[in-house]
Amino acid sequence: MTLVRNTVNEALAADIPPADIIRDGLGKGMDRISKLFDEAKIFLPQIVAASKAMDLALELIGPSLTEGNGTSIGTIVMGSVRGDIHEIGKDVCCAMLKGAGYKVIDLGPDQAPERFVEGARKHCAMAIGASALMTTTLVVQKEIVVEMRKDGSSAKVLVGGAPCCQQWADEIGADGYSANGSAIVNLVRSFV
Ligand code: B12
Repeated sequence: MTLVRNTVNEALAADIPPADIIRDGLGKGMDRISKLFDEAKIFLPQIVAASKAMDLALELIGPSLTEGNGTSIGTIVMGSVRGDIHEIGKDVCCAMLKGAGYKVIDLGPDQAPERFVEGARKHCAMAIGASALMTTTLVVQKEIVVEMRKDGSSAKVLVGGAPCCQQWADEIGADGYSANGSAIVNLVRSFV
């Protein structure tokens, strides 16, 4: 934890843009962690340690991400879908969006479709983003699209997470998909 704290503080002190720290530093680190885990070269304790390091890093970077002149250019409601407690990727997306000047409402993990609908309505969101990291929870993204359309919401529905892809997004009628936190910013910009 001391290492991540010092490294992030050094990067911030060196005026490296927060988005670069996330994308080129922390994000790459998590990609490597995911790969090593998939290859059974590291195990749960190391994953939990990496998750905690990531949480701390994003917390330290948070204040530097507050939107330039305080006025946001739109609100995005983000959450991990029902049954899914994976949060790191969603948190990275939240940080990148905040860094790009959007107001982000983070619903947190394990969120039912209705919570996304309520969130979009309550915050007059321009988009909602549903993160799913497991093949078993991917289907909840479909439910979210259905509930959002039923509600008549004009907010765009974005989907993402490791098992998700453009083909799936098209199949369930989502408005957008991106493979990573940098691309989500361009995706949201494309709707304006
Ligand atoms: C870290 C991790 C955990 C941590 C999560 C900690 C946390 N606070 O998030 C812990 C240890 C808690 C965990 C638990 C579990 N995990 Co896990 N976990 C992972 C791991 C290793 C890395 C995920 C990660 O953080 N990646 C780094 C981030 C930065 O990448 P990302 O999430 O893909 O996000 C990026 C993009 O996908 C995209 N994105 C993400 N969300 C969104 C949303 C939108 C709208 C958009 C546009 C883009 C977008 O942008 C992000 C940033 O670039 C993956 C392995 C893997 N290869 O993904 C397994 C993995 C996802 N876990 C898995 C499993 C099975 C579980 C457990 C069920 C294990 C168990 N048996 O108990 C539980 C889940 C319980 C539950 N109900 O959710 C499986 C899922 C298998 C499957 N295909 O269904 C995986 C793939 C591991 C494996 N190979 O088996 N896990």
